[in-house]
Amino acid sequence: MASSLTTFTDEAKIALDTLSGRAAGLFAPSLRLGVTGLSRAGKTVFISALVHNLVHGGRLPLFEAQKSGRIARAFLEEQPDDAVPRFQYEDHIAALVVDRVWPDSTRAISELRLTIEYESASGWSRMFSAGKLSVDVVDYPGEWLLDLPLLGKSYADFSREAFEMAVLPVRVDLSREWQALSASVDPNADADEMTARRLAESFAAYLKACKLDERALSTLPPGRFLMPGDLEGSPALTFAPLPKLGLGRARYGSLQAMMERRYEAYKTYVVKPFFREHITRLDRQIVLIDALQALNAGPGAMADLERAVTEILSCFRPGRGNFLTDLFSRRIDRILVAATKADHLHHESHDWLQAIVRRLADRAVARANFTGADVDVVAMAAMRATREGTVKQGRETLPVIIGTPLRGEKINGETFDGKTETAIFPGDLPEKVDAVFDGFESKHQQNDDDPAIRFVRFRPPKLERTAEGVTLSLPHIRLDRALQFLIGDHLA
Ligand SMILES: Nc1nc2c(ncn2[C@@H]2O[C@H](COP(=O)(O)OP(=O)(O)OP(=O)(O)O)[C@@H](O)[C@H]2O)c(=O)[nH]1
Ligand SMILES: [Mg+2]
Repeated sequence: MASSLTTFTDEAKIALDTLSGRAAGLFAPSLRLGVTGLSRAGKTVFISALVHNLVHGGRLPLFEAQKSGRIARAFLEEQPDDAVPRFQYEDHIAALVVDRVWPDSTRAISELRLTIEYESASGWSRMFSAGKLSVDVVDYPGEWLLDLPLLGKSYADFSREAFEMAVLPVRVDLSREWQALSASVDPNADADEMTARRLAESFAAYLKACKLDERALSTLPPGRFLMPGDLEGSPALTFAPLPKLGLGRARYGSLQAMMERRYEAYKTYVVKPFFREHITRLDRQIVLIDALQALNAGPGAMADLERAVTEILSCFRPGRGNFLTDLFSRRIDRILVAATKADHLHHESHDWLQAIVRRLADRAVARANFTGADVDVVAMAAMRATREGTVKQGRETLPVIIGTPLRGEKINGETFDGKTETAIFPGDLPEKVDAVFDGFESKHQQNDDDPAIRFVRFRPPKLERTAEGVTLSLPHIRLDRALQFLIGDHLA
């Protein structure tokens, strides 16, 4: 009886899916896992490591189904959506394991289906069938997610907010050129393609400058200006905010009217379809953040990251005030906010990093007034590129991390060659989590010689091989904890 009930709900879910245009995978229960994060947050590495560890039986003690030996096998299958590019798992693994280089940056959505055959933990379910769960992993740029709030904003709102943000201390110097150009145009003048293009390019250049490493800013709609996907150069991307717009309607044929129409086209043809086709079908979501990079860039970047996480969470908030509530065919019930690259810190500091992410997520949950899904946090490294050690300095013994910095990385004037292993002391971290968030309004750190954390990029690790030449599983930090939260309950 219990079993037929579960089957029934699964079928009901699938019926909904089919309605929304999805016919494949009719009878295998599936779970759609969204993986997002701003560019370079670690999405590609996370998905590659997750799949590799499951397919090759990696060390995952905190992932209960694996630990108790209930997973019979995990393998890749054909994905359900023919129109979405496949996540190039094999290429990424080859880059990581064979060449020891990080995979190339990805700029669009992609998908991969991983199927897990398992034995249920409860004898009752076991009697009826062996379990099979298909996990559809969907990788998409977080920048696109930050477009959701645009759906509720008019062109005038969007313009006003863009100019408000542009004068914040962390952004003002980067936005100067674009602001000057904007000030020189008259919104009421006749529409002109070249003016529109110059403004759009200048605006995009400012947004891109905000994303550079040393600034590490996060909240930057419209997302396609940073990640155009296949839309580069199209009119829906050739617009920009205009300053000092009045309340009245734009004159027909004016620059303002043109910009407004294109902004609306962006919402209609870019933002809405993306949400309808991809986001509304997710069951679980992991949001990867590069907290270390933001910490390194100073409180302004932390505040910005917090704002981004707040907006991202608002996208998944069910209920009033969310334009997509009616569209949701499934409801996201678990969201994990994960700080990746924890292997840049000694393990003694992992809890510290997790506390920072906890703090950030709690504030975002409160600010987004978020309910309806469990939100958890983790400090992890999908692929651990370092080992740990200690170094004696005078009387002190310092905890260090040891790895091979990427070629061209610098510390204290030394430039690395990409081959030499080096021990690095990550720096004294502020003991109190509060200290990281304090002084939000203060100017960003100008002092590049003394960043808060000494932070270099390492090459992917050299992997041990057995006598037969088989590569042992990919090392990680707490990837198993992330897995347990994201899919563990579906394998119970
Ligand atoms: N040490 C370490 N570095 C990592 C880890 N994950 C990601 N990185 C670093 O972060 C960079 C970005 O990782 P990706 O997985 O490509 O990030 P992404 O989010 O897919 O980036 P885009 O596709 O450009 O949006 C990598 O090139 C690595 O330098 C990790 O677990 N440990
Ligand atoms: Mg990627």
